[in-house]
Amino acid sequence: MSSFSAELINRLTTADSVAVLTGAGISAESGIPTFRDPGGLWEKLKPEELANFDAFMANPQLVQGWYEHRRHVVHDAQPNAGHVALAELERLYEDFTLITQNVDDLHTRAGSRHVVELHGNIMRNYCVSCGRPASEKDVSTASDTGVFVCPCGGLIRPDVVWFGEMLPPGVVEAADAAARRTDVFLSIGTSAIVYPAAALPITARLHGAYVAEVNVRESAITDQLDEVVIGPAGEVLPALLETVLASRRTPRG
Ligand code: BV8
Repeated sequence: MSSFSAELINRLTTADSVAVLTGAGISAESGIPTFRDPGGLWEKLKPEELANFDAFMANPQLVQGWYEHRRHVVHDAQPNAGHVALAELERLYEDFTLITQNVDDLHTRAGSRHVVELHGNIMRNYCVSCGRPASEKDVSTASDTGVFVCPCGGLIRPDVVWFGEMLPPGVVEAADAAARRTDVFLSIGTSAIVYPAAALPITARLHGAYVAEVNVRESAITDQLDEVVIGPAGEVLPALLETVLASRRTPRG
């Protein structure tokens, strides 16, 4: 059983604002492979081959097919107890921001309401030529060349942020503002390798937040944080939520 400190519980009990960053690890227990774990998405195919615009233009059928496969995996997946615990934790605070690097929609499906999607969402697609959002039909009927194209003839791409691409306007600012004002910052299920996402827990700490990490192993930034709780998010987060709820019910002498 993973253990978290009394300090973390006290901080979460008395906090006015809480911010959370999630990565692929929180969706692992929903059966969605992570990127850099053994057997992860990047083990078989390199990100530079897939998650960048040049790779897409060089081989749209490969990249579209990879995302189509991932959409099916996400569609068939269910939010796990970690997603649900975060959705319930959100209800305890006036100011709660859930910042996710994930492009699945499991946080929203679990009931989280204030979700900042740093890297977009795989369930949305658009035309690289005219920018029109692509319909379900557009991404299911390939042209005779085997690629999904818009009625205007342009290639259809997933609405996600690829390496070397800017994050959506306003998203980094919203995430950064939450990190700067929060009392407690939880970094959950991320290797903390990809920027600017990985800078957020550090920003929070620099601005006085108590920063704790939930992961099955240490990440690239563990030694810069206040606390690391080693354990699967699907077990740690429900236990954390229960302990905070109990603590909030306890009269403070
Ligand atoms: C940007 C979306 C400004 C699509 C992804 C050179 C040129 C250009 C940019 C750069 C450059 N060098 C560096 C950069 C910046 C670059 C970057 O950070 N690169 C890294 C690799 C060094 N960033 C960018 O390019 C960003 N844009 O900077 O724009 C700019 C523009 C031009 C020029 C300069 C600057 C865009 C980054 C977004 C890339 N898109 N994906 C898609 O998903 O297909 S990245 C991909 O990695 C996912 O989004 C993913 O979310 C993200 C981070 O990975 P994690 O979520 O952490 O997943 P990972 O598998 O790594 O780790 C899982 C963790 O979970 C592990 O720690 C594991 O232990 C843990 N775990 C497992 N099971 C559990 C668990 N934890 C808890 N419970 C469990 N059960």
